[in-house]
Amino acid sequence: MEEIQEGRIVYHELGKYGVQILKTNEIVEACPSGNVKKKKNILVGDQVKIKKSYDQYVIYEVLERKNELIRPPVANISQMIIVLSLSHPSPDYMLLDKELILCFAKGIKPVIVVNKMDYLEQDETLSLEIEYIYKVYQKMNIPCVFTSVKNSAGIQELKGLLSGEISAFSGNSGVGKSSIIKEMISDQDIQIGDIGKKTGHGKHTTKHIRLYEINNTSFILDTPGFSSYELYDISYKDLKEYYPDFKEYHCDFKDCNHVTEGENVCAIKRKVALDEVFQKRYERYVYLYQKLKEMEDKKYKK
Ligand SMILES: Nc1nc2c(ncn2[C@@H]2O[C@H](COP(=O)(O)OP(=O)(O)OP(=O)(O)O)[C@@H](O)[C@H]2O)c(=O)[nH]1
Ligand SMILES: [Mg+2]
Ligand SMILES: [Zn+2]
Repeated sequence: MEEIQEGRIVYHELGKYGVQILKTNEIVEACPSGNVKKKKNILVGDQVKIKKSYDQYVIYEVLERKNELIRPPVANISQMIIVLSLSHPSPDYMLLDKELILCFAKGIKPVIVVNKMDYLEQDETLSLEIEYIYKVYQKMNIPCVFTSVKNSAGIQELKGLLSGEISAFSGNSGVGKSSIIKEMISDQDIQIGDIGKKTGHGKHTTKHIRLYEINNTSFILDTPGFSSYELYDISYKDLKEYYPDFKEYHCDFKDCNHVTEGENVCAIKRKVALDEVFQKRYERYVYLYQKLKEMEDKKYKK
């Protein structure tokens, strides 16, 4: 009888899966059994059962997932570390809003990291971005950590938030996800990229998702950055549910999506008219609402 062992998928490269065996912490390479291959794709973060067959490890069962994401394609995460950089590249608030929607829809705790805080020394006007993040996002009680890999600021604070969690790092290419992770687990062979001089964008340095262990109870996932990102799985009718800041202003109408023009101006829209900060976030909401609605309308026509 071959011994059955439980493990967690830590990477997937060239058809092979790295499985960290829970009992021994050893990482072995394994292939899925034909049966598993047929049933579902395996994601980094999956908990699996493996056994040795001849000199090969075989994944013959994928345990039930707590959650799964398509972008980044990972399973069983409890926390999403959404990384922005203060500059080079500039904060992408549309991407941030989309990721927050995903977190609230999937029951994943969000943490916002604003990296490259050292740029503030060169350009004081960047403090406006920080103010904006305070006013919109920290006000929603989302933990916001301000970091700089250059002078190690905020890294310990972030490490504290990772304890006991499986955290996926996400955000645009070049914001410094891998740099932050390398700062926390210095012995690993993590690739750090350049920023294009002309574009200020990252160069998609991290090609594969990889799960690292910080200690017995804390894990982090480095993921490739992206330049575009679409919402999926979410109906435009539900979109407002994933905006905790909207719920503070009790809307006057039942089933209101806070987008109608004309006479039915609801509490949310009244707030928009008064508050410049809130307005930008609302405009991004309307944009996403319309995009999701268009997509859904198209589906029905088919
Ligand atoms: N000035 C400054 N530069 C930083 C900081 N953190 C990272 N960088 C630089 O930003 C560039 C991109 O860093 P990466 O860690 O590769 O970024 P990433 O988010 O992992 O990018 P992808 O893997 O492409 O998604 C590198 O040149 C880093 O040296 C920081 O705090 N301050
Ligand atoms: Mg990277
Ligand atoms: Zn409304």
